[in-house]
Amino acid sequence: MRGLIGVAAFFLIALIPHAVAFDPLDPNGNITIKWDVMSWTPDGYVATVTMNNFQMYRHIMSPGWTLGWTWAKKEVIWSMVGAQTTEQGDCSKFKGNIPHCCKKNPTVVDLLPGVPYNQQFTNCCKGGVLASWGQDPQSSVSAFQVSVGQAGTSNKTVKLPKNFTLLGPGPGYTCGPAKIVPPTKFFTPDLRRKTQALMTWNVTCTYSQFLARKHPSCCVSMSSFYNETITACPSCACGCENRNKCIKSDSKLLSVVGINTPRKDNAPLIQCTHHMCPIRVHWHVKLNYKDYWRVKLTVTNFNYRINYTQWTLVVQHPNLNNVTQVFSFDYKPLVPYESVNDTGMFYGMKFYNDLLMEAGPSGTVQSEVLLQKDKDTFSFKQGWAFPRKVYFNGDECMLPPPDTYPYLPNFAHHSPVTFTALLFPLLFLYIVLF
Ligand SMILES: *[C@@H]1O[C@H](CO)[C@@H](O)[C@H](O)[C@H]1NC(C)=O
Ligand SMILES: *[C@@H]1O[C@H](CO)[C@@H](O)[C@H](O)[C@H]1NC(C)=O
Ligand SMILES: *[C@@H]1O[C@H](CO)[C@@H](O)[C@H](O)[C@H]1NC(C)=O
Ligand SMILES: *[C@@H]1O[C@H](CO)[C@@H](O)[C@H](O)[C@H]1NC(C)=O
Ligand SMILES: *[C@@H]1O[C@H](CO)[C@@H](O)[C@H](O)[C@H]1NC(C)=O
Ligand SMILES: *[C@@H]1O[C@H](CO)[C@@H](O)[C@H](O)[C@H]1NC(C)=O
Ligand SMILES: *[C@@H]1O[C@H](CO)[C@@H](O)[C@H](O)[C@H]1NC(C)=O
Ligand SMILES: CC(=O)N[C@H]1CO[C@H](CO)[C@@H](O)[C@@H]1O
Repeated sequence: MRGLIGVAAFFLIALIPHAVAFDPLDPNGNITIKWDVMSWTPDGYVATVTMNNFQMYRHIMSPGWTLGWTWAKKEVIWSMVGAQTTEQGDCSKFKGNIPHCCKKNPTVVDLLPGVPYNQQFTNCCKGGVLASWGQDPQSSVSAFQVSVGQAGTSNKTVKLPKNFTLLGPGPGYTCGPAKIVPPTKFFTPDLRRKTQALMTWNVTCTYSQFLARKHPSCCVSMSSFYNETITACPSCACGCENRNKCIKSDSKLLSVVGINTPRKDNAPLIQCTHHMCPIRVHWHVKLNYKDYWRVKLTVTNFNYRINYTQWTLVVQHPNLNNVTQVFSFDYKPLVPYESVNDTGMFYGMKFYNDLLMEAGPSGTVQSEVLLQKDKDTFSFKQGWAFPRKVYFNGDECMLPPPDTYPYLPNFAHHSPVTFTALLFPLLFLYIVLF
């Protein structure tokens, strides 16, 4: 019976298309790139390009975003402020004034902090780092100015750039076509006068973890006060292909100077574990009071080459509607659907633990959460006390199989009836959500 269900579940899950860029915990999350044409020039236009990260908990880490597009005609970039193209391309046809970039498909990156004032632009020069909307809306925007030549010079003749691509910093984003939208309105600083762009178009990019990578990049382990079993992360949760490239925690190599200098291609240097994940989230059901219960959350970094800045941890659990207190992390409920309040986002406190250090003795952040019991639903049975979904930095973490969760002693969970009773709702949820 159990084997049959397992096989059926495997096929059902394998058949669900994963490439759809839709995140059930952040259904409206996207990155929007807006072009506001601010003036026409003799041979083109000057536009302000603004990138807004409207994702609740997925930020763009260092080394930052890379934006690309394909020009519709023979456009060139005369100049850029607050960003730069990575290559100039072939500008041999130009005499005198040489454009900043002549490539048909320019690739743009942000400038680094501290560039001279005359190269800066509002919201620029953050090394391409964008905070998530839920964590820090003020820092979730990036902008630059571009002067385009050999282009249309009116809203009738201008051709929108095509084929937008966004790396954030790795793959995972898919961008739609540019669409003309109502021109953006701007207020003067004293709010007494309103101006507007001559023309505006928007591009929307959405993220799919399954386009970003083959395997998850984090896993979940569990324990409880009522059972001494520690349910470990699933083996090879993050793929075991690179098992021979991992590094043992007691390896002498770790004392070599420069071993944890981040690499250009962001290749990780992972500590050898049976799960091979760069991140592990541990959920410990710590205490049971009459009206409350307490969970300890621990996030561990196993990558020697990353300090995670502005990390986020998203958890879905039915009791998150009654969070009473969160210690040492900031917490924000996420209510993607008005009717259910079961998802929340944890993140580090500024200057205290918003930096999750590289693997090693300091590569851990911890918190405790006090939850008020809802008498109608609260239970330690059948793994109810454990999270339904966990995301680190916007990527979903692999949970252990439900039948391995720590169980209340004497609970007859091994009978096929309870097993299927547990499996089917989970399978159903999985199908509905993906
Ligand atoms: C992008 O996100 C914003 C903010 O959540 C939302 O208002 C907008 O509808 C989204 N755009 C698309 C095309 O999904
Ligand atoms: C265009 O993008 C901006 C953010 O950059 C957003 O505020 C605006 O709602 C978008 N417009 C449309 C029609 O999607
Ligand atoms: C172009 O500009 C004219 C006025 O100059 C305006 O009536 C028209 O709606 C604009 N078209 C677009 C696509 O913005
Ligand atoms: C769009 O861009 C991608 C990546 O830069 C490229 O592979 C593809 O050929 C481009 N498509 C068009 C129609 O230009
Ligand atoms: C992480 O930050 C610490 C302290 O700022 C620094 O010494 C270390 O080199 C950084 N590690 C990485 C992998 O960037
Ligand atoms: C969701 O639950 C939290 C407590 O965890 C509460 O602070 C918040 O007001 C609730 N939001 C809604 C919309 O019910
Ligand atoms: C603790 O949980 C494990 C894993 O679910 C289970 O096999 C074991 O029987 C439980 N221990 C007791 C004392 O019930
Ligand atoms: C005990 C307690 O505070 N329960 C509350 C949990 O949250 C739900 C929904 O937000 C409330 O209706 C309960 O009163």
